[in-house]
Amino acid sequence: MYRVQFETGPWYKQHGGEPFFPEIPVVFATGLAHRAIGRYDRWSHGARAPTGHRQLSLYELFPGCFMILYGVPLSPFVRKTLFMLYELDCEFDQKMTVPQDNYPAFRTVSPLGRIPALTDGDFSITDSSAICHYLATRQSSALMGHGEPQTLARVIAWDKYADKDLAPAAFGPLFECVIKPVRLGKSTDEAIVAIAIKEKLPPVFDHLQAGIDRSEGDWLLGARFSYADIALGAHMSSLVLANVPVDTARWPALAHWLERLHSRPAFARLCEQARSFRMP
Ligand SMILES: N[C@@H](CCC(=O)N[C@@H](CS)C(=O)NCC(=O)O)C(=O)O
Repeated sequence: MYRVQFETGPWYKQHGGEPFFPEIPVVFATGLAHRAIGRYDRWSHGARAPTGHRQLSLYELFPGCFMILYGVPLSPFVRKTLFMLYELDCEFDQKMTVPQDNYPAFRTVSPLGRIPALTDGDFSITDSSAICHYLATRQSSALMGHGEPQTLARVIAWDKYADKDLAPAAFGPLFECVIKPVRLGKSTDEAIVAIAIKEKLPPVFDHLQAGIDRSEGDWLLGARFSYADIALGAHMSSLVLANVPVDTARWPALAHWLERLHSRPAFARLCEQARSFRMP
């Protein structure tokens, strides 16, 4: 049905492309839509299919070999999992899926229709925190404190605070400045953004600032970057996307922590992905 043509690794090195999996050949196939997803986009720079052929991603060629993340980066919960996946340098495919999307593959892994959801071979799991804990354990990462009980407890407490307090406070700006224009094609209600900035965010920023002040290092839990920074950073990225700044004079420690987050490639990458996202 498909005509598949193999080219070997050095071919795309010669063409200036960065090898994705050098041992796996470049594949062109006819009759399939070009899918530019995640790292495949970068990988494909030097390896263009000849005219009349469409490129087929490795994810499509080898289903089951990659983790799949379901969700769009407009969701802060999806951004939390993206932050984790990028920090851990995991290979994964991302299926751009909106909440309550109805296609069977998604509903099988997320019966409630919520994003994010993740599959890894036969295993599937929903909920951003559960996904992040799964990934950290899978990759033997120290981001959860490496089994150190007090660090793990603090990480969980910050994660809950991020979802239960920061997320609702940031929701107004996210919905008005990002979701409405990008997903619904509607304009921003500035009054709602102003209420969030004046009333909802300040007590949350005070609490975050106090937490950062208590830390003896650059990150929430000390010198080592942890999942606490990821969980809070994911929801702070909603404010970054909505162009709501942190007042440096009032919350200097929080503002500097956010600057440090921006210097992490994983955070910069997820912000860029969310900023450039358009509804298909
Ligand atoms: N606790 C969940 C919350 C996920 C969530 O509420 N996602 C929203 C999108 S931001 C959703 O899918 N909502 C659809 C619904 O609840 O029906 C998590 O951390 O993943």
